Amino acid sequence: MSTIFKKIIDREIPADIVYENEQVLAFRDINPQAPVHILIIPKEEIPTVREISGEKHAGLLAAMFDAANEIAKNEGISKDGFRLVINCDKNGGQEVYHLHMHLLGGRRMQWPPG
Ligand code: DGP
Repeated sequence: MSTIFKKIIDREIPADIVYENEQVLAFRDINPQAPVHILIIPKEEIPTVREISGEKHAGLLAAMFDAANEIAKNEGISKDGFRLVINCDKNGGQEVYHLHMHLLGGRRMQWPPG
């Protein structure tokens, strides 16, 4: 089932898009938890990490990590470091069931994450 992120991909609702290529879209989180908080999503509708297989999605996963590195450089957070998070299902705290990687930076992160 489609989510609000599909509407962002299709430009049906606005988002602050910072990166796009054939496979991946990235935009600023509506509820930022750090000075830089960007969501990196595949254009393909994959609900959760559980639907990912290395064999089938190697290229897509590489594209998501390439996007993270490029955006981190563009946002000026690459040198000091950043955090990448993928929440999965209820216990992981997932709210939107379209796979997404959170790119968080611009401040020192805490651990454990809570
Ligand atoms: P998660 O809990 O991992 O499923 O994170 C979902 C994130 O998506 C959450 O940090 C808020 C963000 N979000 C939800 N709806 C929208 C939206 O319409 N626009 C944008 N830019 N972000 C959204």
